[in-house]
Parts: sequence; C-alpha cells; structure tokens
Amino acid sequence: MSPGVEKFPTPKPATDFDAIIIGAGFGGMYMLRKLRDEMGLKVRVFDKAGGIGGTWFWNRYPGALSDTETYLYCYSFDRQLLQDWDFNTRYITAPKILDYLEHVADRFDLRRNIQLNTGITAAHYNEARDCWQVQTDQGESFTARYLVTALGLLSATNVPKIKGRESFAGEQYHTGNWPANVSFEGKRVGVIGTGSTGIQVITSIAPQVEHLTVFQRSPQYSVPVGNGLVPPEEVAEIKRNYDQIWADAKKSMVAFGFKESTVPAMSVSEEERQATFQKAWDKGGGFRFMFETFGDIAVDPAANEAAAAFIRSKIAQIVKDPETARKLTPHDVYAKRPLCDSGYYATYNRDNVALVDVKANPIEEITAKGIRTADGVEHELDMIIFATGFDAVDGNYTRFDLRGRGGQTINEHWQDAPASYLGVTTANFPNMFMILGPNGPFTNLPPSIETQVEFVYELIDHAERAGARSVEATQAAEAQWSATCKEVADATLFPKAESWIFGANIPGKKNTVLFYIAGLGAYRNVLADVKNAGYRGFELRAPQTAAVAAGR
Ligand code: FAD
Ligand code: NA7
Repeated sequence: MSPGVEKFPTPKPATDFDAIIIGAGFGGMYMLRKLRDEMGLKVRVFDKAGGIGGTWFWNRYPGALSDTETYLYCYSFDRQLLQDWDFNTRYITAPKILDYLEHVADRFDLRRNIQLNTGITAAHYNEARDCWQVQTDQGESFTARYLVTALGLLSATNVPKIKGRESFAGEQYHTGNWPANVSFEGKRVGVIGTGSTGIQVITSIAPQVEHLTVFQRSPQYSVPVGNGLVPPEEVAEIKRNYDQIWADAKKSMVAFGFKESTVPAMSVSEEERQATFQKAWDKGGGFRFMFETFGDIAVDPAANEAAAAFIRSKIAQIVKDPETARKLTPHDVYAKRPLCDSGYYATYNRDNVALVDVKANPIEEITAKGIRTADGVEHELDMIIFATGFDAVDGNYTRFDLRGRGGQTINEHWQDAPASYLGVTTANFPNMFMILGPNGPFTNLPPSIETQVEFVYELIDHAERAGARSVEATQAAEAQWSATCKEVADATLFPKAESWIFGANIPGKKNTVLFYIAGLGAYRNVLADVKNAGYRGFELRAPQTAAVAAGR
C-alpha cells in the first residue's frame, strides 16, 4: 500500500473501488495515473470504446488532424515522455495521436485498470453509504467513493434527424464514429457539414472519390493550417526548451504555443494590417490567425471585420467559379472556433466537387438513392458522410442516468443551463469530478485537461486528509462561476456566432455559455486562488460514522 493511503486515518465505506473514472481519453488516462500511482487509490476506468484514446479512437475519418501544433498536443506531466517522443511534422494526424496515447498507456501500465467495451448506463450517488453506484451496459454494478467523468466535450455525436435517413441504400457514417477500411474509389459521396471536421474530410477525400457533393449550411472562415516537416534542429530546440514552453503556454490564453498579440488591429496602418494577416496566412494556423495577429479580433467588431474581409478576399482569389465562391463566402462575424485547412477552398476548383447551399436550398429528405433538396434535385450518392459535429460539452452527461444527492438527475440540475464550479464539479453531485465539464477553459486542451486533473487530484487529497465523507461545490459558488463565465463571454464576439461553443448547433438545445473564455493562464490563477483560500466554494461534509462502519 502506498504511503498516500496510510496517512488518511478516517474509516472509509467499503466500496469496490476508491474511484471510478469514465472515459479513457487524455483526461481519464491521466486521472488514472494520478489517483492510482500517486495517491495509491484502487481505480477502474470504463470506456464504451473498444480501445483507449477517446476522441482519437473514434475520429478515424480521412484527414483527421489536430490543429494544435504537435509539440503541444501531448501531455506535459512527464519530462522523459516529452524527450522520448519523436515527431517530425508541424501538426499531428489522428493515427499518430492514437499511437502516442497507446504508448502512454503502455509506458505507465495503465491498461490493467481500464475496462473497454463497457458503457456506463447509470451512476447514482448513495447518500446513506457515501458512495457512487455505477451500472454498466454489461450488466455489472460497482461502487466507488469518487466518480470522475472524463466523458469528452466533443464526443456525443450529432446526427441530424433528416427525413428518410434509414431508407438510404448506400453507406452512411458519422465522422465521430468512423469504421475501419472505408473505400471511396469509384463512389459518389455526399458530405453534410463544413465545420472543422467537414473541411478536413472534404479536402482529404476529394481526390479519391468519383464525385463529391458538399451540403453546406454555413460558409466558413478558414486559413491554411501550414502543415509540413519540422527540421530535426527545431525538434531538438523544442525538447531543450520544453520546461519554458509549457510554462509560457500555461500562462497564456489559448495555450497554442505562440505569444498572443496585444496590438489593436485598428491601431496600425491598413498596409501593416494586411501584411500581418498575410504573414499569418503564410505561416498557417487558425488560432494563430485569430490571436497572434492582433489582440482584439475576438472582441472588437472593426478588427474582426478586417480579419474576416482578408479571408473573404482569399476565397475570391482562390475559387475560380464566381458562383461557388459566392456560396463559400461567409458574411457573419468571424467568431466560431477558428478553422484551418490543407487546401479547402481550392478543393472546389476540382471538376469532381460540387457545392450545395442548403440554407438557400434545404435538404428535404434522404431517399434510397441519395439526398433530395428543395429544388427537387435528387443528388444520387453511394455514401453519405455526416460531418455534423457533436452535442458538445454536456452531451455525454445528459445521455446516461446520472443522479446526485436526493436522486436529482443531471438534466434536472442543469435544467436552465449546464453549470459547474470551475468546470470540474457541480453542486449536489458530491465526490463527482468532471474533466472538461461545462464552463471549463476554451484552449488547446491537453494542458487544460492536465490542469483540471491536477486540481481534482489535490482536491481529493485535501478531502482525504480532512477525513471528509464528501466534497462538493456549493450552489452559490456554482452560480457565481456561471455568472463569471457569462460576463467574460459577453465581453467577446463569440456569442454573436452560432456554433457548438454555445450549444447553438443542436436543434432545441438552449443557447448558453459553455466555456470560460478568459484563457488558461487566468483559469489557473483562479484555481490557485481557490486552493489558497482553503478551497473556497467547496463544502466538505463530515463522515457519517454509522454509515461508514456499516460499510456496504
Ligand atoms: P475524449 O477523448 O472525448 O474521451 C472521452 C471518452 O469517454 C470517450 O472515449 C467515450 O467513449 C467515453 N465515454 C463517454 N461517455 C461514456 C459512458 N457513458 N460510458 C463509457 N464511456 C463513455 N483539441 C485540441 O486541443 N486541439 C485539437 O486540435 C483538437 N482537434 C480535435 C479534432 C476532432 C475531430 C475532435 C472530435 C476533437 C478535437 N479536439 C482538439 C478536442 C479533443 O476532444 C480533446 O483535445 C481531447 O482529446 C479530449 O480528451 P478527453 O479525455 O477529455 O475526452
Ligand atoms: P461543427 O463545428 O459543429 O460542424 C458541424 C457542421 O455540420 C457545421 O457546418 C454545421 O452547419 C453542419 N450541420 C449540422 N447539422 C446540420 C444539418 N442538419 N444540416 C446541414 N448541416 C448541418 O463540428 P465539427 O465536427 O466540424 O467540429 C467540432 C469540433 O471538433 C471542432 O471545432 C474541433 O475542435 C473538433 P453550421 O455551420 O452549424 O450551419
């Protein structure tokens, strides 16, 4: 038994596990490592997937690529892991991210505590016994004192309810649940959706398919990703400087590894502004374009319009057919998750690619042969790809039977809006800790995940040392955090664009604030303040000696 366990004197209820973690992606795997190896807890991770890796297990569609630069799309917690990781491309493809996570699982011997192919169907907090009771889709049930939900924020797939979908005689796939060995050769393929995923899949498969029809609801602002080889000297330099790189990233706003600009776009001459945008366009990277060029693109309408106009001018230059260019050109605010691509707009210059604007000409139904639009045209297809995104952030929470104190369901608790205290806990759900829950930071995610896992670890440690039976956020702290997140979001242009960042992509979903947009540095400062103030906003409850003694 590790020294970590021995130092906590309070008798604990007898449970199958000290902690159950749901989800074996970046978040769940690191949480397992911390709780098992550093605190000595008995832990089991469950995932409905057939492999570890979360997002990168599921999203195997062609062209899937992280648009965080490779050297920052990884864990930072282990220096040697960073030194040993060989990479040579600026951005990392999905299969390589999965390889990396597989390596992490082996290196830290994580697999022995991960149960795959097992969905959690219910998790109920049992107040009398101070524990979580968890049921799986394999008919098992387990108890644990702590529940960590690392369910993923872009994981619950959104398949739109389009009339006739079941009648389609060809193949149909959602990008977030992509099977092995899909072949495109000689096929007429339709892609619905042009977000980050749609852009990647469209650009990647266009040269492989016989014909591609893109069904676009909203035109998008996208800039080149700028992928390519990283010279070995640069990799060596990154490895030498890793400590500083992470320290800087964790103090920054979006944690994408560059210095965010503080220069207002309208404070420089038109010539300088265009030169700055052009430089960013040539270098590549969506977050770079939005945050490294000028400091106010996401907040000042004039700055935003300048950036948007620059991208529009590029579309006009790249796309040869004026009508296609017109359809591809956005006119709304540039305030969705910034996108980048490997030749997206130019793909529409190919003879085998057609664009259908489904806002002007909506999809009426899916037929056995393809997709019929309102103009009466039946687009004949062999395959339909739904690149239609996710029920983001709370989607996986509301899809299983999750109940806190007094049997309250998460849907009841989040009736007005998904809420949390600091993105990691929610009131009335004692001893439950979320990784990337609602109102967490909006950044390159691995460092935010690590930040949350480490905070949760310390909070559990704090509760254990105090001999508490449970720890939970107060309602007041949660309400205050929601108000803070709203205030921060309202000071930006992000709420003005309709996207998953505010739940606007799902029909019937309330449009609410789902992120803390002040950045990772600010977020880490808040967490440090909360901790230094004796975990302000959290309530520790004393052990129920009788219940503890009674055990299971
Ligand atoms: P996930 O990796 O989503 O893992 C959650 C796991 O929980 C899943 O395996 C799921 O099966 C499991 N699960 C959920 N509910 C249950 C249940 N009831 N029972 C059992 N198992 C369950 N982020 C970036 O920072 N940069 C990027 O460039 C980037 N690119 C992305 C590209 C795509 C296509 C997608 C979809 C996401 C991207 N992301 C990116 C976000 C990405 O999701 C995170 O970076 C990160 O992988 C999240 O890790 P996680 O462990 O929190 O969740
Ligand atoms: P997104 O960004 O939500 O994009 C989904 C796309 O699908 C988007 O273009 C939607 O149109 C479109 N969509 C959704 N429903 C429909 C229907 N019913 N009809 C037509 N088109 C539809 O998801 P992604 O997977 O691309 O990216 C999500 C994040 O994952 C991304 O930011 C990365 O972080 C990884 P819309 O634009 O809303 O009009």
